[in-house]
Amino acid sequence: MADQKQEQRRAHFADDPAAGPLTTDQGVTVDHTDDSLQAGERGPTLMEDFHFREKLTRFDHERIPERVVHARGAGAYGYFQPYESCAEFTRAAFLQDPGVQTPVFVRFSTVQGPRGSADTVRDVRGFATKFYTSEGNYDLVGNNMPVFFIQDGIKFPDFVHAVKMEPHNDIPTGASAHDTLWDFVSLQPETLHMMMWLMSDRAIPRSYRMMQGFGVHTFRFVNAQGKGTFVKFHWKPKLGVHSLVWDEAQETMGRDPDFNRRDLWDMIEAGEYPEYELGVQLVAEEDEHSFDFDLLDATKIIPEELVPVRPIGRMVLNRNPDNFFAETEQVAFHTANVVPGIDFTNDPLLQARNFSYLDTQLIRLGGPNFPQLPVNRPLAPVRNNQRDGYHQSRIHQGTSYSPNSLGGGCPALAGADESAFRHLTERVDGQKIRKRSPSFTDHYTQAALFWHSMADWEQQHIIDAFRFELGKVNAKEVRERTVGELAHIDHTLASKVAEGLGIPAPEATDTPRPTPSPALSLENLKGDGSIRSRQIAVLVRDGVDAQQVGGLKQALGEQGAFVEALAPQDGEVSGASGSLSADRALPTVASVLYDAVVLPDGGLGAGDTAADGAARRFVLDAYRHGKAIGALGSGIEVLKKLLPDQVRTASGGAEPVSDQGVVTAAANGGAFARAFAEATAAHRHRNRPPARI
Ligand code: HDD
Repeated sequence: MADQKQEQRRAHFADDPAAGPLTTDQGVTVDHTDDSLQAGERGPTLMEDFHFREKLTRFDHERIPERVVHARGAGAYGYFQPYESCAEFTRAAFLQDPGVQTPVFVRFSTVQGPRGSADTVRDVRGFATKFYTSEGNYDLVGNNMPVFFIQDGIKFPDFVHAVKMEPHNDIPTGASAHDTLWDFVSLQPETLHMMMWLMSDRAIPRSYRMMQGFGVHTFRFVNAQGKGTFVKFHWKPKLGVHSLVWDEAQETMGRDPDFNRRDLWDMIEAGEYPEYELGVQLVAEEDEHSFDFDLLDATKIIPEELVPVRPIGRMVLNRNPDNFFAETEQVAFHTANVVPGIDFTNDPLLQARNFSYLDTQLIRLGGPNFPQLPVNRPLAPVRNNQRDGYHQSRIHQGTSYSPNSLGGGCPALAGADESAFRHLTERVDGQKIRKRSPSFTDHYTQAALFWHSMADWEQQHIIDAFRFELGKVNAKEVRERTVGELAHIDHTLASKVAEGLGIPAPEATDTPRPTPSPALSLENLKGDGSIRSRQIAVLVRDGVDAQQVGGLKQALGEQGAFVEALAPQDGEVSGASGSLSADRALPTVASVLYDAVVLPDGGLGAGDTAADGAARRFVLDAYRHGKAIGALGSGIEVLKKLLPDQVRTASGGAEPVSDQGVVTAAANGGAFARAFAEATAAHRHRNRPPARI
């Protein structure tokens, strides 16, 4: 089944441009497209030139409105496969048979910035999956954080207006560090739990391949007997959860604003397919009220220590789209796209979403027929009486009403023995009322849970992020009000943020101190511990030990890393022991685009050319950003000069010395490659002494 979506897509491919000459939209052959039809060589352009008018008109209409949120994204196709049957909990067909692969399309996104904004901004990342199941499309429209800013969707326009660019000057692009967002946050404490996540390193993922995804809401599984079970969805990346550091993220915005998008594309092209495990937290209906928070409140998690995440399947993304606009831009997700066996809860945020997505797509995609677009088209047959509208591309035949006799009563309704979507029968009883449930009012306990579950360095990054963001807020009262709110989470947090802002520490308040949840810390989410797909730079020049570089490339490449020789310019590099080809010219790249760097024997850094200077900056940046650094032979001397206080011990022999991710050895051998791979797999070394720059 995994290939069926590809076959369906292929039927929509445009005519082969190599199969014949250029034509108009009407299929008329064109032999001249560089000059418009004019009355005389210098004369006016003639209205009669239909090719010219068509070409310009089509160009003038190429753009559609970008998404009101999540405008910038990147997508990929792949498949999902369950580990075992989930029939006990859900009748969803795609979760029954471990032998069945269901095609998927996933779109990752940032939230605040417009389509052209940078990838590595501090922001939530969207993680939306469309499963083309045999029973129709199921969309799991999630984020890389398990909670949300608000509890009721009626506040969504307020929140989005606050976080988006300010209305008078359209600033800032792709950033939350501005007055209106923090004004809103300081007045709306339900945002605080999510703000803790947003200020953490979760908001600057190293890669879409290295972040979790969450359905956020509590949904419902429904089994064949009609029994419901509450469910929260989790995506766990096989490579572990890894983040950038803030300084690195900011520099990357300039060096490669497409950093995450490019990474996804390149790795799929290279056959390094992103993989995620789908897990579920299941809660029996009878246990709905057994937590000290409300399952319907999207600002709360169910700590994994209370309800473990049960793995139920895996998803592999193995194909890039052929056309960004047709597929990634026109894909339309909707929380209400559910299949038999998956249902909603009364979470008021979810209920609002179930209205909003279809509504926004009607304007964004120009009418009601967008489900016919190839990327949105289900694999399951579509038979109904919906008709006409803009961009209708199906030719319906026969009657279009129900009941009918003239059309043979078709399409008929599903019989009791057939799999149809049937809403869970649930008793609903209550006063018509506009009021937040009292069970939604604790906004601090889980914010504190997150804070107390962080490692020291994670807490420091959160403090730094609050200082950065609030430091960009002009309104003094907004800064103070926010710090006042933080004091309800943790007094140390609030005091340290206050100190950075130069304002008095708030009064100590009675703050909650929940038992930490280790599952929340990046320290415990390192994945398979491999260096698969890590980008490693080796700084080379004429005279380098080419054999050593070749050996390194092989040893690290065998473990799945991508090793690139960076030289002062492209072309051949003549080494002490043979020659090698530069993979990239140093001026075209930067340290922030790599996970680790090696100074080989005879490599760059020792001399006083511009390239040596650039190489030294490269290594210093890698050091500041906590990345693995390797040095071999004369490379060690370069490193010692650069970081005299930090290279505390260096190896003079073949046995490598590894200290805080700085790995040295006289020569490359298996032991160096192993130690360096280990330092690279650790991703970032957070507790290094600062470099003197
Ligand atoms: Fe939303 C897009 C995720 C709350 C209204 N949302 C959108 C996308 C993702 C999410 C991943 C991008 C889909 C894509 O790639 O095309 N949204 C979430 C999550 C939420 C959430 C995880 C909270 C749990 N959203 C939310 C609320 C509302 C919306 C409360 C409105 C009441 N979201 C939208 C939207 C968007 C959207 C305006 C913009 C483009 C689109 O839908 O197709 O309708």
